[in-house]
Amino acid sequence: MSAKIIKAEVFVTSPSRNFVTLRLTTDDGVIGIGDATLNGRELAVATYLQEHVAQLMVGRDSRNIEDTWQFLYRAAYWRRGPVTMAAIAAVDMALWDIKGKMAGMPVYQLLGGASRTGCRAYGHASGTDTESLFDSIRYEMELGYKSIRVQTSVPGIEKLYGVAAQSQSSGERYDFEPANRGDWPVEEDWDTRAYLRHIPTVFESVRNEFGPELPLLHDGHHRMTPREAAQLGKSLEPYDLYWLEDCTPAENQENLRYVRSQTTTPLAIGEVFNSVFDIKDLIQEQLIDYVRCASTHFGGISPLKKVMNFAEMYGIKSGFHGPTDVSPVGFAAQLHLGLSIHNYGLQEYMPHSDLTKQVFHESLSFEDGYLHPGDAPGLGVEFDPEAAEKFPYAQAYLPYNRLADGTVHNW
Ligand code: CS2
Ligand code: MG
Repeated sequence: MSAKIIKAEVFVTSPSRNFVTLRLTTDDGVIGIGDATLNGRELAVATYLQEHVAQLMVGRDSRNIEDTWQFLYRAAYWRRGPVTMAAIAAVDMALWDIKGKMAGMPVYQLLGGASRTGCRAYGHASGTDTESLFDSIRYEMELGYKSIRVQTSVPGIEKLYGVAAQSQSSGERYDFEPANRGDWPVEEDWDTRAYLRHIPTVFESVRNEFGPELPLLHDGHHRMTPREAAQLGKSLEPYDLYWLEDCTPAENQENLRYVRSQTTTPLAIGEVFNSVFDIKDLIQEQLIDYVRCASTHFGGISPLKKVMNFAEMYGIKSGFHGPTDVSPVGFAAQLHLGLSIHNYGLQEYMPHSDLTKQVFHESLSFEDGYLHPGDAPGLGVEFDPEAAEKFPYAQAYLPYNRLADGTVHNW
């Protein structure tokens, strides 16, 4: 068994939404797959893989995961960035998948074995008013979720992130997928003062209705300054949030020092990060409580495991990003990691659509609020290229924001 890679193929498919998948084949006929999906910029990663990485994979020993990762990261000279790191992630995942299949073990076994029986997941509730929000929370609880993210409309803001309503051009109702098919991003509006006034009243009514036990989360989606974020964190303290996510834009790690000094509301950050250098100060200075990075956008399982081992020293836990733009492959990758690390926190979970499942056959289970990646060797996801071909790429963009005076704001 030489385990040499003989083929590297890149697939772009759009079963409900776009996905970029890398498939590596070894001379022993073992197949490994990896996720390189970057929402709204898919073709950049597909090209990076196709034109610059695929030929470098052929002839390599698939067993040397760390060496291959370091080779792709260091030999490119140009380091980091979402496109590069999503491409490296796909290779890393595919190699873990191959190693698991060669060993006859699920990837979590290779990462140290299970540290728990299942990974607790959170569901997504949203509403345009109190009644529809409560219905949505009850629905999520019926599905089994034991932790719930709460997003609502805000009086004075017309179109808002995270609120179910948009039906996509795919024809399927995709409540939480913000990317719209078409050749131009949808414009949304934003008003920070209106938002800061309204959100605490929402959490007050949710706590009054559902009691103190239910863990509640909220996503600020990068829109506040540190002072505004501190104000929101403080005003939400009485409602005991499980976490407040992306309260400020994530580029400037220093911003979190001020927020942290002003509020005890737990903070989660990292979904747009792509390397340890984006998050190391937040961890070392204990400015956050949860790491939101996704294996797909962070260079794969290998670097995410290193970051979580680093975070463990500071009592910081995982809260990996799990929207539908992380493909079933990327999702499985981080689920194996989550099951194995000691400092697991909570996993975001948005089940993929039926069309997506026709292309990616998952072996994960979701029962009574807990996820498990299954015990199939490797990542446990099979990719069907013939089914994928039926769903050609369709351009889609994430929305963007403008303030009342027309200024572009963070989305
Ligand atoms: C998000 C995402 O899941 C989340 O918390 O913030 O919905 C995010 O907007 C998308 O992944 C962007 O592609
Ligand atoms: Mg988010």
